Amino acid sequence: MARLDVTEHCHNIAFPGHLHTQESLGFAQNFRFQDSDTVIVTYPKSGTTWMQEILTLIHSKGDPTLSQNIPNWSRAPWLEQFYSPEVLGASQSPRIITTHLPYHMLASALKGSKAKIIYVARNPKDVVVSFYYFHKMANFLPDPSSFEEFLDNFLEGTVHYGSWFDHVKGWTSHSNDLNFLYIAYEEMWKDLKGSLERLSSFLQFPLQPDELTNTQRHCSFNSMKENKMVNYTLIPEEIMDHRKGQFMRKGKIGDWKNIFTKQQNSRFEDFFDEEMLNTDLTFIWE
Ligand code: PPS
Repeated sequence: MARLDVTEHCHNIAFPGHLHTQESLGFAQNFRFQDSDTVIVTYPKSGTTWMQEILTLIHSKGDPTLSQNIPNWSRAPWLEQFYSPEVLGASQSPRIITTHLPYHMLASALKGSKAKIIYVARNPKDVVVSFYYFHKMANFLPDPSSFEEFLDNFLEGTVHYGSWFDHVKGWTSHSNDLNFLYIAYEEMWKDLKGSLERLSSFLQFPLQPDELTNTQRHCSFNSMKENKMVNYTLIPEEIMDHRKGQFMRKGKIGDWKNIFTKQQNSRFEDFFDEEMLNTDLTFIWE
């Protein structure tokens, strides 16, 4: 499945054709969730891989065997990617499923479901920077051009996977209709132990103190950066060019300050204030 220059469109959102087909996007929207499923929901670059690692480790009681031997996309597959029917068809419950889709594309499939939804959000200034650098190395995404241009497209919601604003507002405004946990990347970064306790309690997978310590150790940035099953070095160079960047790039809060100009920051803040006016979500910016 190369299709590096193909773009699929669905609900007016662009998706990389290397990872998605019209069939796989249709499969996702008609998916039958099981109540025992845990679904990681993220806008790209918000902490998806981190949460995949955390949930794998919680399910394994801190034992890293699975997380160090099976790639993340096999143990927590993306619902909307082309391989999903095959991988999910063969997986056993309790399943960990990942999605970048906006709420409206999964609303009907999730209606009445008791599946556990874990929504991870990240400060959008860091998201846009991480996404920009990822476009430079991922040959299945368009050339991002300058950061200025990429930022415009991000704010307009014309980048692949659509608008960050619509994604966050769409999912969080339906939190009461779902079995839903909201967690911020920054919360995990500042208090990983507390975040793991909150997650294991939501998942009803209690951890003993040593299991918690092992989980914490194996999902640290440094440990994940060395783990081939999550750092994407298994992906061939023609698809992800590791000479142009690393998937596990910095893993920091506030890296946006190294690239945003003053002008870009004030434009971003005006846009953010207007878009997020009626939400009570708060973000840690640095
Ligand atoms: S993707 O492509 O949507 O699946 O990307 P995603 O996994 O959502 O986001 C990648 C960013 O998450 C950072 N990351 C981490 N930060 C802190 N701790 C841990 N353990 C961790 N694992 C992944 C990763 O470095 C990317 O952020 P940037 O800012 O680019 O470094």
